[in-house]
Amino acid sequence: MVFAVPVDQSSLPGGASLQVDGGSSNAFNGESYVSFQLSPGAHQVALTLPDGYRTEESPVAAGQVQNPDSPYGNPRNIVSDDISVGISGFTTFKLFPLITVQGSIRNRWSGLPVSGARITATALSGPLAGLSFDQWPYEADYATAWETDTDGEFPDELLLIAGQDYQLTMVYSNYTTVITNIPVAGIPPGGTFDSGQHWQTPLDSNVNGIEDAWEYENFGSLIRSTADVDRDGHDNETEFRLGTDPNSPDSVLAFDTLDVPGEDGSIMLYWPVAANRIYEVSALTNLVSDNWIRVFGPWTAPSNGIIWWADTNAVDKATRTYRIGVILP
Ligand SMILES: [Ca+2]
Ligand SMILES: [Ca+2]
Ligand SMILES: [Ca+2]
Repeated sequence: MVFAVPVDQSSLPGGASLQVDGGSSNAFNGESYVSFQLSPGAHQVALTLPDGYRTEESPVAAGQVQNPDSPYGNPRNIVSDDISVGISGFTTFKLFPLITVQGSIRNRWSGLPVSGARITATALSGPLAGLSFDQWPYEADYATAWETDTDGEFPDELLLIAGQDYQLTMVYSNYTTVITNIPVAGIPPGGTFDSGQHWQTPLDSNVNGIEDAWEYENFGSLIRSTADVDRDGHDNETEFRLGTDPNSPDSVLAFDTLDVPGEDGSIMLYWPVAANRIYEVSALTNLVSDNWIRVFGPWTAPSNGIIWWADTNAVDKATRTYRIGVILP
């Protein structure tokens, strides 16, 4: 006899069946068990799971679902004794009906992804109410805690037991904690919920408009926002906003070079960029009478470096003026 029991005590949906020794499948027919006759000796049972379900993982060793000799294996080797001496050949599969939760976290001030933020989900209703989950597999010693990746995205295996709403708590040192409820009770196993973009505000204990973590990273202490330590013409707060190095006069947001390749050529602009910052270039032809018009962007830099952009519409090159800027949230 084989049991397959959803962890939330919900009834087993259609699509669950069990195969014994590679033979025909035995459907559960909505029950949590299926029974069959076994000859004494070794056998193998294989559970076909309904969509969105996973079987329990071992709490101490990874990959045991793939190991048929493990009590967590699927398929799983079992031994049946002579039934004249008692009932034998029992095994149980604990099932998890799961949904996937997506989302991402960004810095409220800079718009940059927040990577390494810890995510915890607490069930708000149903038999799991009050229980918190912060890794997959839930109870496993070897599991990695849920954290945002370098793009600020939730991890792939942010899996929650279907059937109830949850509260998400997002924690990152030197940032305010974000708490939000996600209405996912109606999403069936196998479904996905995108919780969207969350914003974490940096801590600013000295109220100087610069996040403390940036001050400690660059100066080892909290600093004055109006100081221009590297004397590049941009104060510390401006360097923080633009993603430049406040200790390097070579790191400053400005056009590096302007190139006019030929008589009819376009104007090529070069400037340094910092990863994940959003840039725009504006231009005008007459400084007195024209308004600035965005001619490039918004464009997100994939990495640190120098980029170039060619203005192919520079009608009056001689008096064309450009301005580079970073777009903040
Ligand atoms: Ca500060
Ligand atoms: Ca500076
Ligand atoms: Ca600088």
